Amino acid sequence: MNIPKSHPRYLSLQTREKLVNGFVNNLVAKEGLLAHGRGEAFDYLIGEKTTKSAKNAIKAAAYMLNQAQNSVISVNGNFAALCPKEIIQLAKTTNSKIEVNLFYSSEKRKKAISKILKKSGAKQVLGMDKKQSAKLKGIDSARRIVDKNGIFSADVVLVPLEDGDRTIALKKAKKKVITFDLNPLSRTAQTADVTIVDNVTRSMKLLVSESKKSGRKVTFDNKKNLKSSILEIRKNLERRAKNA
Ligand code: PTJ
Repeated sequence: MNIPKSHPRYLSLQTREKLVNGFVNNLVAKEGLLAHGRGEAFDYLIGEKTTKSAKNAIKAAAYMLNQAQNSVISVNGNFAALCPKEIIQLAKTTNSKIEVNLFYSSEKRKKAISKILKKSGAKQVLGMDKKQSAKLKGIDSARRIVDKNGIFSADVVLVPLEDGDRTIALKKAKKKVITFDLNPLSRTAQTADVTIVDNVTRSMKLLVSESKKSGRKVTFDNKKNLKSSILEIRKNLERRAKNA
């Protein structure tokens, strides 16, 4: 790559490579590559940087995770390929469990994801033992199969790069939901309690650092914050149009 490391495009190209390697190594579903393409387009719209509204959401997410009794980080293929180390760090700092939960589920992918998480330092990965499984109501996809000791009994669940159905089902099951979604208008983004409109590759690092701080109570309104995200996109586009 002939782009300086400090340039946002460098991170973006590096991320693309991680996804492609993740696909080759059975972590990422082919549909995960399409999801990433959608993410890249939205990342361009937000200016490929962590916005003020995303920073607000990160503070609220750290507070929520630190206050939880039984928090779970749900891991899919894209998340495992992009930030395995940060998943483990966040689990440690917030005392959260880690569970593999896939939309395009297969034993082969689940094993590959669990393996990379363990290689990155995870002591326990839930979602692998069929004897421990339970069903979440209101979901048709494989994502309904969850771990009894994990997502099923959690009070706070972090769901990255989601499809909307599970977030709605988790909310119906009275759980607090935190998500990363570059699209502020997606059903997941609109349904979650805390939506971090940012690229997981940038904001997971920030969430880990934020969760290490003792953290005063955060007042946070997700709908209001999402409106700010949309306004930030508009301002970024207007600025670019002026300079075009
Ligand atoms: O690994 P699996 O089988 O569980 O499948 C995972 C995917 C991602 C394929 C599945 O959950 C899916 O199809 O998701 P969607 O419905 O495409 O939603 C993905 C959302 O994440 C979209 O709104 C994208 O804009 C957003 N997104 C993509 N890449 C990133 C992202 N958000 C934050 N950071 C990213 N790097």
